[in-house]
Amino acid sequence: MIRPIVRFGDPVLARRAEPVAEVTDEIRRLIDDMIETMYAAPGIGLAAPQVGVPLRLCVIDITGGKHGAEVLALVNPEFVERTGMQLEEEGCLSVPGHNATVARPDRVVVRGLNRNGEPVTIEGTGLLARALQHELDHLDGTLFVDRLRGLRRDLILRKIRKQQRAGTW
Ligand code: K1U
Ligand code: ZN
Repeated sequence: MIRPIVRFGDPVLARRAEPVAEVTDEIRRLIDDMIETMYAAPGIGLAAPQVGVPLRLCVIDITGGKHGAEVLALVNPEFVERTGMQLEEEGCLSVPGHNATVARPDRVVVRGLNRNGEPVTIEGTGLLARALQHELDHLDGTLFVDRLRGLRRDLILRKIRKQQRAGTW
């Protein structure tokens, strides 16, 4: 089932999500809905708070659903390592129509549980590292705009407020 994606301004996007106590069939159904929602958007990642569920869970497929690609589902993910630096543009399905260049580490190692509740460790560089950091940020109530400073941040926030006032957000 495709779920609605909440937008900047919804309080669920600004709070720290709660750990998943156990990977149950209900959690696996949520994961399946999130994968369907991510591909439909389309996007390369999605965190549970973006569908209004304040749990520490995300899905990622940096191919955007290319044939044979494996989608990552991570429950209670946490960073083990973060090294290097990359400067690339990114967007967010909860901040549609607004992109910005964000500095982030270029290589990360993340550990968590998979959809079967088994421990997994994922190493990512480049776009995968960026997607992992973007999704883990969502679990801590942080959006890419929170990582911007000065004029670039003000400009995006001003445009969103204008869209909110016009009822187009
Ligand atoms: O969490 C999200 O809001 C999803 C977001 C993830 C992300 C984007 C860019 C860099 C890191 C993480 C998106 O998927 S935005 C859409 C997007 O990037 C995309 C959509 C279709 C094809 C390719 C990329
Ligand atoms: Zn996002």
